Amino acid sequence: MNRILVTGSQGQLGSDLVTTLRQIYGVEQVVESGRSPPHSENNFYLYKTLDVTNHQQLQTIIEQEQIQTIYHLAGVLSAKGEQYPDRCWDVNVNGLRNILEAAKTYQLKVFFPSSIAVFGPHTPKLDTPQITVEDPATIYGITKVTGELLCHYYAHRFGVDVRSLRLPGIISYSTPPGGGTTDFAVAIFAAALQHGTYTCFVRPETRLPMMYVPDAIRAILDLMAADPNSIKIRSSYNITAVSFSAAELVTEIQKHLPHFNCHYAPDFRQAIADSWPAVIDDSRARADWGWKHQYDLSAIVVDMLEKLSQRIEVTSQKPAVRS
Ligand code: AKB
Repeated sequence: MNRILVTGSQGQLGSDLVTTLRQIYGVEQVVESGRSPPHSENNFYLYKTLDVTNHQQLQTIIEQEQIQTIYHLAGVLSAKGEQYPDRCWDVNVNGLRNILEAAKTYQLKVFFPSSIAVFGPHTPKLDTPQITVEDPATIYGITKVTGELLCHYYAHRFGVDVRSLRLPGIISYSTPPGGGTTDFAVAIFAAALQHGTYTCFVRPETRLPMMYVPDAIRAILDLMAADPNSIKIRSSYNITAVSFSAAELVTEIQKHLPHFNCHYAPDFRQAIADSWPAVIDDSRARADWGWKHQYDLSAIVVDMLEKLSQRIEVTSQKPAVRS
């Protein structure tokens, strides 16, 4: 019996991960947690209020719920981090440290999401290697570099089975994006369907690594299921699916919504995007534990428009989705 705790379970990745974990392991085996009260009353008995910076609260849940694995998704993303740097450091670094300490004490297996934000202006922008310059320009990136070092340290010093991915921008439909720089590539879909127009906060030529949420969930589960001997990197694996620019995304959406138009009004997030790589080399993940993405840009757009159309009310004035 594998009892699982998901921190930050109501976030962009967490909501889909919890659904999949419950399908695999059973509803009773997965305990959701977050700082806020649960979104749905139905989940109440499997939802725990947890501030990951509170070591005691975390320990109590692990003991009471007999947790064996933690998917530690609680975190403050890049754009929010620039607005609340102290909170970003506290949650992302001290929260992770609490998780790793608990993992050491209770012999837990841990997943930690790192990010392309560990890279910075001096990192090669194209085919960014696994091992390269890491000079992040954001507090979020600094917390992720620190987090990776902590993971490596706890794995090698204390034998903690912690596994991690440097996630690119995640495109998803279940939950709205929550304070990241790659949020434009998510928000654009709902805006296209509901309003036929979107104001994008990065320039059209801004190209970033991205991944559709089903690929991201599969990557996390495959990594966690892999033979420990095949996990050669305990800091964090480069991982990616596709890279596209904001303009290329717009063009792809216009193939289905021809009247959709996008305006560009770059803000402070442009500088963050500019400091990140455009294309990542994830050959180590592919070689070590068999990573392979399934969704390219056109498949992402088709599925996103279909899934979101089912979720949001598309008014009669707005252009219809072509099949
Ligand atoms: C963000 O934009 O902050 C995140 C990330 C790439 O880590 N989506």
